[in-house]
Amino acid sequence: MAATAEATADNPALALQAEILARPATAERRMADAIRALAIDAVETAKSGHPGLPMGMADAATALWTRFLKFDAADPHWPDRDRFVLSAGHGSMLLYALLYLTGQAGMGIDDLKRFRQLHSPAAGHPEHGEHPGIETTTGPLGQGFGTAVGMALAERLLAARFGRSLVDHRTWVIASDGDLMEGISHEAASLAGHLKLDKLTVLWDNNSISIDGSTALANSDDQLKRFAAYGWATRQVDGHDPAQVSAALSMAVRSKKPTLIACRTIIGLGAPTKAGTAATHGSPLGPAEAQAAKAALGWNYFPFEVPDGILEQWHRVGARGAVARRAWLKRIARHPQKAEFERVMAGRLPEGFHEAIGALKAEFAQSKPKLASRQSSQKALEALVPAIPELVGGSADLTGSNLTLVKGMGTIGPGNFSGRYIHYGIREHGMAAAMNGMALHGGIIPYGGTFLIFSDYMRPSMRLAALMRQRVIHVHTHDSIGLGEDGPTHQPIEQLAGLRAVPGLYVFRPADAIETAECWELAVRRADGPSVIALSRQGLPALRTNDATENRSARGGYLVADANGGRQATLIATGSEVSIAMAAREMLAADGIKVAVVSLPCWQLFALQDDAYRAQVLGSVPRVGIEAAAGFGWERWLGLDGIFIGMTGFGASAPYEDLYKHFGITAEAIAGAVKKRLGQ
Ligand SMILES: Cc1ncc(C[n+]2csc(CCOP(=O)(O)OP(=O)(O)O)c2C)c(N)n1
Ligand SMILES: [Mg+2]
Repeated sequence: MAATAEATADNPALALQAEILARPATAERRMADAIRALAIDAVETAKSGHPGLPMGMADAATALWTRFLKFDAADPHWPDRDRFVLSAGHGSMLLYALLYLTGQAGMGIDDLKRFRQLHSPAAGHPEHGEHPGIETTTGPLGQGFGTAVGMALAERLLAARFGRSLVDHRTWVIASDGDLMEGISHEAASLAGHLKLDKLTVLWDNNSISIDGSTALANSDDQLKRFAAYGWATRQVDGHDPAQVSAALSMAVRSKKPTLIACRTIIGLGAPTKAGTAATHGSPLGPAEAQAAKAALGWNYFPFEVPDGILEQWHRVGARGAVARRAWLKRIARHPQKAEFERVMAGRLPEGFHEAIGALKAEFAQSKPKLASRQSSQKALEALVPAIPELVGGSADLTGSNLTLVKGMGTIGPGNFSGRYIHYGIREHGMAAAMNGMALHGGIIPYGGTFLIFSDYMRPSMRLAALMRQRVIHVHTHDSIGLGEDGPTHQPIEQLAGLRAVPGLYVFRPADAIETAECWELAVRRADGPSVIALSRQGLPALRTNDATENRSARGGYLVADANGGRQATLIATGSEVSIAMAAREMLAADGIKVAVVSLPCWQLFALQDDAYRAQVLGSVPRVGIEAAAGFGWERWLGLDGIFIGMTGFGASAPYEDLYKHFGITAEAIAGAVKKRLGQ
């Protein structure tokens, strides 16, 4: 409502707009106007969408794409292309217009006419996978920014590994006020500044408007000072002056630091009454204002019409990178690391990597170690890291607890990208977004650690990894009340249920050393989605001691111990509680009661098995689920008359053995519940 009131004659942006529109209509201005017109038309046609950002940032984006962005419309997958991230995903029409105008297959004018309609690649917000030019899914503000930091980091890591002749590109971001207000931008910018990711440039759409109105309602940060404090180079420019934007972009290319360019813009530039107001942010201009905007821009064409001359100019921009790409193709053709580079970029694992895991499992079967699963995980990493050079690890300041570092990885630091281990600092959200960016960039399989409880701090990025089907591996240790004395703030209760609810996110919770090795193998092999490996702090006995060859976790759930005929109940557990179930099974056997024990390390994989297998595993006798966490979701496996033994509220601070007793997650409690159910 306030926006409509603002959109009157006393709108102070209008005087400035008049001055900007009165500037000579250069070729560049006409090219930018094509973006504006397409954004207006697509949003009008869809009757929804966000015209303000594309109209405001059209000039800056035109400067970037026509003079700086290295890409070739003929091959949007070219590995050495620059990455362009529209972090402010609501301005999606800016990206779609650029993809169309530069002549990229798969984003035709008919797709723009179907903006925001079912099966159109021009979705409401940019969706990775809908078009190769959409480098990442954006829309949740700040995510694109954090993801871009990971892309820029991936570029540096691969350049260190393969050399500049194969890897030498930049990452460009358009970010809005909202992107910079989000907490993740702080973590991501701080990390990028620390690491000196000098090939990262952010163009900030500094329009001082967000949905509620002026950004001054909620924000008085001095963004330039903030970024300077993070170690960034900064510039302030008139975002409607291509010469100023280009000069700043040239500076960014030379800078030894990541660069923030604050582009002063008018949101919805061209709209005669609504420009400069929140009214242009997220609604169609309306037929009258839309028409008047085009008139003000001197754009006298039919809807979705771009005159041939302007389209040709844009197509030349799309072909501008062809020379560079051909030169690159020549370089890679005779590069000694050609095969390896192509392998990692294709996401193919090295031949025989699993032999290292096979050997480890055989060793575990023999030594039957009692290890915390976080320790088993470290042993799995000791096998995997040397075998898979594209694995890049890290932790959000919990390296010694997550046990994510193994010998010989080498540490990544400011300007030093020869290592394979990242100290992310206490920046869980930034870490998760950066991992997404590295996976999206290609050539890297990122894994990163923190406590399971702090998955809450990174959930938005984990969700996007699942939505984008990216191979990102989260190592989440201290996965229950079993962490003990640190108490309820640190003890995850509802996190497993919450993570299991994310479509496509595999949540592994291995029960012993062999299962841990198996889950790691599955997570690494999974090329089309993210995984969480939930690991214990406390020691776990070896359960699998004679069947190490088959990866039994691959079916998501299996019988660890059968009832040996006449099964009277099935105990179903995950992770650290499987050994408790095994103890209950023995106790019950002493009383002549036969129960089977099922380990369910990955619900998502178990759900993919056929009905017959699941029925055989779960059995038709009473079921008892055991997990030191909330029971939410367990009814899926237990049925309505199943028994759940776990947590009903928050944990407490005490040695873990006392906590298991206190909360009644014990072999005795399980045995008692079974007996009661069986009427014995
Ligand atoms: C995490 C998150 N919170 C809220 C939103 C809803 N939202 C979309 S755009 C926006 C802010 C708009 O302001 P700005 O980022 O400056 O974009 P502009 O209006 O200038 O295009 C908000 C709150 C969102 N997309 N993501
Ligand atoms: Mg804004």
